[in-house]
Amino acid sequence: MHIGDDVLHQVRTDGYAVVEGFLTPDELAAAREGLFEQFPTHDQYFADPDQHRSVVAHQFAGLRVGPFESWGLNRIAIHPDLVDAAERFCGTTSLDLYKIELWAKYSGAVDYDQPHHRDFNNHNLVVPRRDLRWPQLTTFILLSDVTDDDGPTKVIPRRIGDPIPLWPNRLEPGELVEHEIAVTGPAGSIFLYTTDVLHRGSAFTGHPRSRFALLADFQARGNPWQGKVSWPGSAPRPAFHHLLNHATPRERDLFGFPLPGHEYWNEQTLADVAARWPGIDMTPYATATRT
Ligand SMILES: O=C(O)CCC(=O)C(=O)O
Repeated sequence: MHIGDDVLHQVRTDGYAVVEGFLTPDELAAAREGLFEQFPTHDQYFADPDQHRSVVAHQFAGLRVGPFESWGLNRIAIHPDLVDAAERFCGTTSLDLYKIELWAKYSGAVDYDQPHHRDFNNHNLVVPRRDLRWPQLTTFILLSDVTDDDGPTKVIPRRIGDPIPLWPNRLEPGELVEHEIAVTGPAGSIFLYTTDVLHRGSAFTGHPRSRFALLADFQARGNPWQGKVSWPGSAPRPAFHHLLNHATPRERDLFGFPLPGHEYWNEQTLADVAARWPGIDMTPYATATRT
């Protein structure tokens, strides 16, 4: 679903927005199929929680960094409507997809409650600009229905959070909870926010419950004080090869892969990159290099 300018305006003014129905039912179903290649389903987990202790060993045990071997999952991180929104939000088409994570949570074993915090602590070497220059657009795509009982993210609107100093980036437990808004919505919704906005993970208040989300974060390219994961560091993983073989040149570019026409490409690199990534369609790169 197209993300309108009104939504991006709300992200700028309130600090966040939630769009229901972002994924089509088919996109959601394909993503969930990939999700459950990585994690037990709700029913599998609760049939025998002891079998799956590793995914609830601590608050972040159900977190996996992408890309994944499932195209259904990868493609929602580079969803054309999400990339389009990120381009408009960041004011440029020169964009990095700087993090993909998949997060599964299950009730009963671990307390997911967090104090309010701003995410820039591990997305930025300095601090975000108050005037929103050099923004980072962070997102949770909900892969399961999230109600008040399902450990929703809780967010503090800017009018309450902005007067508080950026540092320390973490408040005391319980602080500002009277102002927080629960990010609830049906599976397929998207929650958009920025790295200077106060928010927190919350505990499940129902049982048995589970919550699944894919997180995809974007920023303008070329600002080395910002970022989180290194894609070249992930390149040896089979999932990365899978991603490259399925993605378009523009989608590969979001990970830093040089675009067709970039001066990186010559006879040598065309041949050696084709050898490194069997199955990748090098035609657009070869065509742009030879014309
Ligand atoms: O999982 C959530 O709802 C939010 C988690 C969070 O804010 C964090 O771990 O930084």
